[in-house]
Amino acid sequence: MKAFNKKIFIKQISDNVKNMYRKNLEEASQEELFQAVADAVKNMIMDDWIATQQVMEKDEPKTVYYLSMEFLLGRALGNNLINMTAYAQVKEALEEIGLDLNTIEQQEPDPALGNGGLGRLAACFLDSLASLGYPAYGCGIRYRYGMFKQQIVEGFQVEVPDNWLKNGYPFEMKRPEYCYEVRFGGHVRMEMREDGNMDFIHEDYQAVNAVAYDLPIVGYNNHVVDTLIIWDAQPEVEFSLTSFNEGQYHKAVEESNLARTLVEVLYPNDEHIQGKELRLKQQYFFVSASIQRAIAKYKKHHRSLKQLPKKVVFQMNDTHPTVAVAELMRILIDVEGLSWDEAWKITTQCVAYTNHTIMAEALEKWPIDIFERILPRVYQIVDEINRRFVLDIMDRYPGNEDKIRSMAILYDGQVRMANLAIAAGFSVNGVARLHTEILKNESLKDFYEMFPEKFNNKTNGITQRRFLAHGNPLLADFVTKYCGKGWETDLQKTRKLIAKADDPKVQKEFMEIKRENKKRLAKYILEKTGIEVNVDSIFDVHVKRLHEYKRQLMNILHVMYLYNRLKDNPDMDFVPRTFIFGAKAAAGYRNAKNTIKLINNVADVINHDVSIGGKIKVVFIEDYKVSNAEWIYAAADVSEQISTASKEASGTGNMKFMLNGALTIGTMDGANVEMFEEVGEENMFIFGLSAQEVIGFERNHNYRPGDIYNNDPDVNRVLNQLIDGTYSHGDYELFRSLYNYFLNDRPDNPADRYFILADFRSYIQTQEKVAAYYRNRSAWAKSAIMNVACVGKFSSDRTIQEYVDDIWHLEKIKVRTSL
Ligand code: DL6
Repeated sequence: MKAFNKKIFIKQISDNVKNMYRKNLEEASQEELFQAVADAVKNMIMDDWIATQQVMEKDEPKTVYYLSMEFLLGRALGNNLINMTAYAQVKEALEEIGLDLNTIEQQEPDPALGNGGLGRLAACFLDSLASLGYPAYGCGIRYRYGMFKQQIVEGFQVEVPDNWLKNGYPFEMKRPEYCYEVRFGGHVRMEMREDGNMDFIHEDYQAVNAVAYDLPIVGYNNHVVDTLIIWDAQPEVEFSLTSFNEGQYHKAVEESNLARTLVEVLYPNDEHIQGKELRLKQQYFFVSASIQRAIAKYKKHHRSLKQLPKKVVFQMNDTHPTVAVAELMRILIDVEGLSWDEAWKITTQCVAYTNHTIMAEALEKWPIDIFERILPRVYQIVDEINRRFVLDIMDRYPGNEDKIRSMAILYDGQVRMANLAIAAGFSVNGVARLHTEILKNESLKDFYEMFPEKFNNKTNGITQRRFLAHGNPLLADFVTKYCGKGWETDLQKTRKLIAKADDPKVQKEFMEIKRENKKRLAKYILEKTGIEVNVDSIFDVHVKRLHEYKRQLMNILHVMYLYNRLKDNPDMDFVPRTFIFGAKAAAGYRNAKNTIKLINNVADVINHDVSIGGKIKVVFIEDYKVSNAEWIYAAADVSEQISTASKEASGTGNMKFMLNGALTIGTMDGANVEMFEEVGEENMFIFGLSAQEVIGFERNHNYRPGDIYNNDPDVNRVLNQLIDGTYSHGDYELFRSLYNYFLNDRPDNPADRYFILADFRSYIQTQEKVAAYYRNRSAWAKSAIMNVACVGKFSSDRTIQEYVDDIWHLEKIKVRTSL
């Protein structure tokens, strides 16, 4: 970035307002001012963006293409300014003309091109790649409608379309020069060439054009600006009624419809993927375009494809983009004329796979008939990969049908995308140590036995630039004061706080910052929900996607239990608590949506009960998303990370809370295990079954939640309150399906399959410890500071460096200042 020139910047804003809206500054709305400011900021980024692309063009460094169906970016304006180290200057310049940067930032739509953890991780990774100076492209889809906006109407979730592009998105740039044809349907004709090899001719297909939109990913204070490419779909032929014969006209209409629907909307499901045709088309669409772009870029410098693995690596973010394996093969064979063996050698050195879940229902599988109909040529290639792979399995395990059953790519009428990725990928990684161990020893055991060298762990991380520098400026200043500058790019620097954690003055300072952040959130809660909360109560926060394994239901049952206790004994010694929830549920996920309704109904009863003197408050924050998450993390005292052990691959919210000095109550699951190692048992509250115990119950089918219901009066009482009308205005049926979840045992869906009742007593006891500990202000402050001090490992900079060292093997680029 050129040195910031306040005068020029201010002039540009007023010029922008004039040229874009035919208004002067005083007349412009806040939204128009946002557009004008964002455009001026994009202008500040531009020189570095050009310079970065020039270095990549000239030096041609090896580049990672991070293929992901989801990038949950969150707002860009503030984050870009933080990374340009221009936030304070821009804020001051805006103040000079009577504008408030904070208010302007609030106008930006959250580009919510993702569901949750996986998409947000992809966004953190891009931030770290650019900040560490590595050459990278994110490749995704420009969904017209991102993750739905959530409204709570009478306690129920209502999904509202998120038209994030309505007013135009100032940080994107259309790149019509990057436009690639992607084909669907049709059939494949084989023709013998003169040399005896076959040509595969794809005919009668429908085609759309993938057109690139680039978004800048600004590195922290290093002039590197990487690019996120999001692909839009456009019809290949703009049709006119007169110039086409009937057949062409219909084809043109169909292709135009296909282009429109392809990128219309993000599927709002995570962890449970339905085999919808359109989703497969979306996957192939962005994967094909991204690979075509990578190869076109490579071919500008090379005649032979043999060096491709030295220049390009494709990281496949979960099973969603794993059709990349076959698409790269197709391009190498059909377009570039390589033999199968040459193509396979290159492909298997270029593709790597990250697994983000052990939930079987999230590992994508496609019915073969759908796959073959939509992608006939790609299917032929998958079929051939499978044929050869099954021969390898038989070679290694003669006569062992079980191995084929578990590892074949085509099996039981389905294409198993994870199996394709593992068979072809040179690296397979999990996202936290425990998760990787479960993959190796349980869910992908056979693959691990066959290819131990492919498996590795990359524990997730988060960017401190968004979740501390931007989200919690007060704590950021505190960290700078005691640890010096530099934590923005080296989070281990917060370790200096260890020496300060006992100092009463530092503790007081920390607690004052936390209280300010709680006030900021309390104001937001009041504005959004009308609920007044006590900033001196414990802010106990559970925000993440709603899923049964994440056990929001256990949390709200505990709230019901506490309320029972207070009602029974109004004078009991009680540390006031505000239970804060935020979660979106997939639209068709019944138990998840009922849990949202339950939380809201419990909130309604408890918040209106004057007899408990406001000692418990329950808040459901509508439309939890990246922008309000930043404030929520900053204000939390307690972080709820209570998934059933073995089910949460890693979690990343857990790390964001830790960074903001919240104490975790959690199970030994995902990355909680590694957080525990870093911060120590005195600074974290652990409870519940271990992963091995859960897996043991699942294997032996010997978990009996009904016995707990019958023998534990507290459990019995809260479960009965689900069906006695206490929280449903006398409606006994409203929450019956949640009640049944605990007690209806079916072979395909065992009772309480996420072990809530097994862990409930230990959760209650541990929550009691939390309350008691909170009374000791000094001990609490010390633990909170220790969480910030020990969070270094969980920077996504560390994670990315590990990907670079072990998988991608990239070199840093240097971009000189344009001054
Ligand atoms: O790796 C990022 C994130 C993990 O932290 C979560 O534990 C995991 O649940 C999540 N997985 C998904 C899977 N989505 N699909 N499909 O979001 O990944």
